[in-house]
Amino acid sequence: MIVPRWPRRLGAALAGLAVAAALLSGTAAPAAAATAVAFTSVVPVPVTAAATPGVSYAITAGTAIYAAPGSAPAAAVANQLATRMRVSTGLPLPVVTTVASPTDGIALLLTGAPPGVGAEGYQLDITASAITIRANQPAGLFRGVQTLRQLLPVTADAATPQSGPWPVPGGQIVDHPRFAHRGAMLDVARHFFTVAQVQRYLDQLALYKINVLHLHLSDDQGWRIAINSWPNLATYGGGTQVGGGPGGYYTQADYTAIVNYAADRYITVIPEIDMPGHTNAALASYAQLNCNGVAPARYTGTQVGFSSLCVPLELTYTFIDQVIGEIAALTPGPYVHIGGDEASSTTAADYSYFINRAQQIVAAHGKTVVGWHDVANAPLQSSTVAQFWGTTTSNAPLAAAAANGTKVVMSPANKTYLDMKYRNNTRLGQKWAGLIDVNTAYEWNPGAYLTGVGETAVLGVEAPLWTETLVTTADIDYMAFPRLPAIAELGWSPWSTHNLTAFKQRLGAQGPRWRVMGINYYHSTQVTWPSGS
Ligand code: TNX
Repeated sequence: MIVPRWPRRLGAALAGLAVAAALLSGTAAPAAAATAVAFTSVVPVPVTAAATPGVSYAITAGTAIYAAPGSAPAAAVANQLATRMRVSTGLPLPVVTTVASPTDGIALLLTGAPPGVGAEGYQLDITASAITIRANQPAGLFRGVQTLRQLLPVTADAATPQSGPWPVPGGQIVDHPRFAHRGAMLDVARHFFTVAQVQRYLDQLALYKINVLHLHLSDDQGWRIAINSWPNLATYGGGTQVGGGPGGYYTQADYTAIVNYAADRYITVIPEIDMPGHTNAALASYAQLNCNGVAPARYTGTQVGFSSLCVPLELTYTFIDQVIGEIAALTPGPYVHIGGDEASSTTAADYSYFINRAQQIVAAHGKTVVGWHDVANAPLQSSTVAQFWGTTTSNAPLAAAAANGTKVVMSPANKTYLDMKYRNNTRLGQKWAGLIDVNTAYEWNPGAYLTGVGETAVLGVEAPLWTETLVTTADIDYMAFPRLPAIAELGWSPWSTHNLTAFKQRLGAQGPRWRVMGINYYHSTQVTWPSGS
């Protein structure tokens, strides 16, 4: 079969003709008929990207997707791409396991990648005859496929069949991440979000090469995961939320479904059980966990800092041990997050004692501790990771810990907090850490932000989404987009590529894609959005 090849400009011209013909014939033009996107529109910006002007590859009924031989994960990545694209293009896109190096179609290969791109990097070549992604590991193939998705016409991300053609601009990209940890946190405690809602967020994270989902599973207002040894936590402690709604919780099977869905996208789940503060839901569920033996009422307000596990009580540590034991057993990733923030009703001595015990318990279950940066006020195990959430650019205990080898995840609240309002009249969110629009979210360097916490001490970045004011999927979308891709770029792209003007152009080019995907994004006036988006 002769496969038609659309040179890029011809493809665009044909798309224009299709629109004109549709207008003449009186039928509505499909929103943004499959139009070639610019080679330079990828977010996060790749390490190197060289367009080949005038060359493009056309995905057609003759295109097969080839997966590296002998690698079930490579085949799985190929199948994910095929499944996604079949929906919008209606093309067969058969997945073929190949032995030889294919010379046509879309090939996902585990050979020939530059060693320097590491486990998550890739090389993507697009010529008139083939698209080839080479990686050292399946994770790199997955990340490369996300780049390829952004080079397809935006209608390829539609949930219903669209008309082509399906041109992909020619060129070469060699790419790998700056930081190992590129995270997003979702607070499912203040308001509960279903497995499907979390999976939708995971899909969005994957597109921007985020590789960590930190789930804030417990707080004063709700306990969101079933623990077999302490069943009231979920059934009673999970039974409400901010404002007094019904709340909810994940069964252990639900949690596993989230973990597996994330793993299919090369995203590691970090479960957080916040302690010793932020524990009213647990204390309400079991009277015997309270120092005075009396269970408080469940809490549906938004104050912080009033609750604490009973530090002198030995049952507290049995409780933590059993809770963390069950969660660790369900979690394939290396980390368990113990919170540790805003323990303002715990004395400094009790706090240190508690954090020390908690670290030992997590280690006994084979996991590495992450804690909010407050844990740097206590003696830390050398492997413990501290997550900075402050609004200043210096923090003495954290700098001292970093000098001692502690790795830091950067979530400065005045830059990365997706629950901060964009502007004063934003309907959702808070503003205790300031207003955060695109410029603010993007204009800081995670590797040189905090005094005494330099590039080598930084494990990565994370964008937390607290949900005191967020209730629906549309609410999550609106606060995450367009800021989440800004944080994703800070985590992935080398600092040498950092450029606000160029970033905002690429970000604007994502708008039509979000529209096609049904993402309810904030139309920041700091970004020039293409017309119609
Ligand atoms: C501070 S940041 C908190 C959360 C709130 C958030 C609201 C941190 C570690 N603790 O408990 O939800 O502010 O923006």
